Amino acid sequence: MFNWIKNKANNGSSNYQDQNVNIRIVGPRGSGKTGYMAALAYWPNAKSDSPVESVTPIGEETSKLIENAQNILEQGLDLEPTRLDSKVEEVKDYTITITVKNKYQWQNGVKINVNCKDYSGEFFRDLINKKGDPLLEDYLDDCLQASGIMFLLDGTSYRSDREYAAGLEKFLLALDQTDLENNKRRIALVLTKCEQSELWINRDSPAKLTQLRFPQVYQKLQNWANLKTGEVEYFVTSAFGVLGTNFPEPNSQKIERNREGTKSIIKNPRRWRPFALVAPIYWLSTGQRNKDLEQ
Ligand SMILES: Nc1nc2c(ncn2[C@@H]2O[C@H](COP(=O)(O)OP(=O)(O)OP(=O)(O)O)[C@@H](O)[C@H]2O)c(=O)[nH]1
Ligand SMILES: [Mg+2]
Repeated sequence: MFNWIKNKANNGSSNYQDQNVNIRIVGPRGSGKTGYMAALAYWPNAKSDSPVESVTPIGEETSKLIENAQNILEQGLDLEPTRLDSKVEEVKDYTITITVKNKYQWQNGVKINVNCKDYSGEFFRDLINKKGDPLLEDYLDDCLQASGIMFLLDGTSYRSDREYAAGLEKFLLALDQTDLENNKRRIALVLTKCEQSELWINRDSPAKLTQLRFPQVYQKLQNWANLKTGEVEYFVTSAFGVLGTNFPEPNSQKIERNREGTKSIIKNPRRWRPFALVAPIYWLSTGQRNKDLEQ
């Protein structure tokens, strides 16, 4: 049985500033969307000094996601691709409450109520290849309801930069057709699988890393941000994390790598500790970066 409520060490922040955020996770096939969501909901082996106080999964769908994480990732097996639901209403809507500790006595902690849909990568592929498809339009309409978009890219899939930029351009065009009431839309570009050394060494500069690896994607996002209808920030994460502290090594084992990225399993599931998963959500909901969540 798993713990429904994982209360981590409480540093005494009893007052919380409440935030609600409605997110869509979008990105190419295999970019790590489901892995991200499952690792976040499960929140294994949290550090006692983590700035995240608790991660509380809510509802049956979220509990199934955790069960999946336990049954698959924790056994050292590979996740199944998410299939494209034939009705957008059927896409699972995960609910999680995250509390982040206050850094200073005089501050409140932050409690974030997250609603999040993990789309199939097929949606992104259709975005590139199809036009005027009713299902695609339904998915886009659903995306427009969200104030926060997490655009996930496998950090090792840089050879597909041009293709991703083409899909992203279409996506941004669709977003621009509607305004959110009293609210700016935020897009978090998140590079995943960053426990791998080639990415890990640059984890302190996510925007620079994105610009280097995905110059066309970066340019599209910057152009969109310059229009001032929304905001963009860049993040690095790993659903799997690293092993050790002084000379960390990736807690992942590659099973396949091609231009679309890397398929892996967790090397040591008992020491599974994801990296920086809450940082993009914190920014999407508060509009402020929290550097402590990026360590
Ligand atoms: N190395 C590494 N591999 C990861 C990580 N997260 C996911 N993966 C692997 O990447 C592959 C794809 O992961 P998924 O999370 O299923 O990708 P997805 O974006 O949900 O894919 P679709 O549902 O097909 O769109 C699998 O082999 C995962 O085990 C990570 O943080 N590090
Ligand atoms: Mg998936």
